[in-house]
Amino acid sequence: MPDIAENVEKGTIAAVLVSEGDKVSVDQPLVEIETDKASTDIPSEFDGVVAEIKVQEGDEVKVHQVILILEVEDEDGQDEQEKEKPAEKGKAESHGEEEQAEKETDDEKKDDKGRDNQDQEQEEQKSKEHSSDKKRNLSEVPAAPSVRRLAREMDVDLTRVKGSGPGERITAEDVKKHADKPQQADAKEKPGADEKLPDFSQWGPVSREKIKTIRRLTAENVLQSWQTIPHVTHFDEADITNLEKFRIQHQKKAEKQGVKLTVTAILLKIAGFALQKFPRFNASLDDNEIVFKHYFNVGVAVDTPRGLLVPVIRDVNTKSLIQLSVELDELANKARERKIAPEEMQGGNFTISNLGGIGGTGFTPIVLPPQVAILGVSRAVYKPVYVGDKLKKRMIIPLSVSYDHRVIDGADGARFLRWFCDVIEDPFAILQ
Ligand code: CAO
Repeated sequence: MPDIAENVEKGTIAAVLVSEGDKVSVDQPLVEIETDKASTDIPSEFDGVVAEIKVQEGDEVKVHQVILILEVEDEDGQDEQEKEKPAEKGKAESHGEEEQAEKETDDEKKDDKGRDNQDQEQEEQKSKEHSSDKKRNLSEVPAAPSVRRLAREMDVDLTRVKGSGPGERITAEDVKKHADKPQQADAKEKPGADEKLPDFSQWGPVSREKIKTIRRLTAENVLQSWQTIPHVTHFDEADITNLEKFRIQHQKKAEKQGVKLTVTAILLKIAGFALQKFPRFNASLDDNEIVFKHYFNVGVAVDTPRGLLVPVIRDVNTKSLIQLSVELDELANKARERKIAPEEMQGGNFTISNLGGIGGTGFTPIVLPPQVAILGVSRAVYKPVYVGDKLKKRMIIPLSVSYDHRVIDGADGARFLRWFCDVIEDPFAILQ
């Protein structure tokens, strides 16, 4: 299992694409791996014959673990004995690294200095760019390559370690200390970790299905969110009759540009304005500080056969309705077709979850940390509504907003959603 990306350390075999005895050529996909919210093919690095497959669908594999053994021919056309590919190369490299890691004690910094300095500069640059955002990605954590290796070996998540070195740089000692701590929080995060189930078969037939990576990650994330964020969900509804007329009128124009103008795209556009007007909904909480972001990236929950994925549309405030429709369509398709990259699902400040295409009169979405708010959209339907003294047929869309009550007060929640509804009812309200 090669290194796929900086912060990906393991994955699940989603499909084995070859059989023992198969001839394979360079770049031919061998297995499909589901990793941190994305799936990717692992291609062969050589022409050869599959000698042995060491994994099966559903297995969890770690980076550098052997996936399969490939018999390849060397440059003279002679069979090399069971060369292990692609994972064995990784393994050999990893052994080299281990030896080096051992050598790298006192003089490690000298050995690694060029690379390390470069690394440090890049990391410092990154940490300057995100100076107010301490909940970093693994790649943004200041630590030397040898410390990263040690953390990988000891199964320590560097994003949770506080560095004691200059500029909060994480040392090998910090990693060791963290590894010694009882990992209560981690144990708690595992859904159902300490629940013992009864034997259901005593009451009737049962079957089991392995939970795929994405569903497991979603389960872990929503559990963590539910346990750590004090959620409040606020409901409101908007008269979307006029906006729906506008949408249908402009549908033809959009179709000419090869795209469907959807309710979600319109809500994305409104969210761009709403997040500027209500900066706390675009923020994150960092201990005693609120991190306000001055860019406006919005995630959209997409229902896929593999589970919930949330691609992020960047800088929604700068894009036209048509651009937003195109991007939403592209990203939702990529998510459904397993082609979405992890980075296309990162960096969101706020999320829209539209279940209206399916149905429902209201729901309480769960905030995606480190975000602090999420908009839930239910099904717009025609209802009899009093307009002045007259009962009229109007299309009403139910909306909800769940928010982190540590950052957002009830009145803020009510104001935010009411403003959103006002703009749906009369886009002129944006100017107010
Ligand atoms: N009310 C009424 N109808 C709605 C609607 C709403 N709120 N939202 C969408 N629709 C309609 C659309 O108009 C469309 O109708 P037509 O086929 O007649 O044109 C149909 O439902 C399907 O919409 P769509 O899916 O093509 O387009 P969309 O932009 O509205 O939605 C997306 C895109 C990605 C949000 C959606 O496909 C999806 O995956 N939704 C599920 C999200 C989810 O799982 N959320 C739960 C996450 S946990 O919080």
